[in-house]
Amino acid sequence: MDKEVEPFCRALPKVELHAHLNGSISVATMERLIARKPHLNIKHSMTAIHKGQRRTLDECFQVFKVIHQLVDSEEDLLMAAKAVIREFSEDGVRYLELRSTPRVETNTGLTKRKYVETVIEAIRQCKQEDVDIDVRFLVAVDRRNGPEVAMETVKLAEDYMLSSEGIVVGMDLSGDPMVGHGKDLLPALQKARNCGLKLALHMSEVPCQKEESELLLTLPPDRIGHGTFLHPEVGGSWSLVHKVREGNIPLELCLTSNIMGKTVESYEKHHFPYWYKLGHPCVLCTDDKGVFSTSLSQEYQLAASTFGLDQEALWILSQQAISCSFAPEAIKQQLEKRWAEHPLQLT
Ligand code: 6MZ
Repeated sequence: MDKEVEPFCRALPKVELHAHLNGSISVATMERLIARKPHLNIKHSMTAIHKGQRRTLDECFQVFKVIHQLVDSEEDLLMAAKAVIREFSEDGVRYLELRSTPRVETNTGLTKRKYVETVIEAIRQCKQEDVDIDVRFLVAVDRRNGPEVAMETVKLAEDYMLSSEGIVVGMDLSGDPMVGHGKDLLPALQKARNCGLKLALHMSEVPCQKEESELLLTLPPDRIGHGTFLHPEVGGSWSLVHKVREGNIPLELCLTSNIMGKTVESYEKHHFPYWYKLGHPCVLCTDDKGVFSTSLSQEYQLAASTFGLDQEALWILSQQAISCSFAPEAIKQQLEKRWAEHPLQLT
């Protein structure tokens, strides 16, 4: 636990909507994984970026490759997913949408189906063990892998949406934004939408994605990840802003990730206030709490200290995130009730 985070942010009930499973693994879990595979000779410094350090986005993607070597079996995945869920709960997160890219690992016999089933199993086990958090799963498409894999992943997600009793609720489009083009993935995303999967798409994470974002907005997505370069001041356009506002499409904003991955120069220059001042739905998220050495409480605190948000504003931000989630209506109502009855509730 981070001692610098104020008790209010820690105690605040929170909703996490943008968390990549393998980017969210803590130091403690990483040490266990490293100890299981000494032959890989992986040092902890290779799996996380520590406070005050910065890397290019490209270097961040190298870190994920290292982590994937450490999490390559059902056993590793179950352990890592359960630990991540517990840690979010300990940080006061009461509703979590975890996203992850199904992988094949021939060495250990891991298949994409087993991958999805193991994440679902981790979510079920945490529930049985009474971990205080409601968790849903977004199956991720890595843009690097092209249209055929994307279509396969949609079929997989559809199957599990129908058989996981509401755990699989949607899909994520992520991966290195410099690789591949959204236009090739549109048919798969359209199919996902048509079969009832919700879409959380990384968009305009880097400057050169204007045309792609225009295209993806035609779907339209249910939420946007990052959206760093949507507005005209940073090379986006009014048309993009207009479409996002018109559709009232919530933005998942990850302050520390954007600073550490060098897509945003400083906390002060982050696009959070641009959208927040417009009254647009903004949800603070961690992205990769392990890789970027953060927590959701810390992200709330950073937003407060950088943009002058008081406790009431933080409360409203966390509460409004409920309606941006992909949870079924009944769960949203339960969460609203929990928030309303929370001891921190300001009158
Ligand atoms: C785009 C990202 C990301 O799926 O193995 N991922 N994609 N932008 C980012 N900003 C920093 N952070 C993580 O988790 C790791 C994967 O999530 C995506 C990448 O595809 C990465 O390989 P999973 O659980």
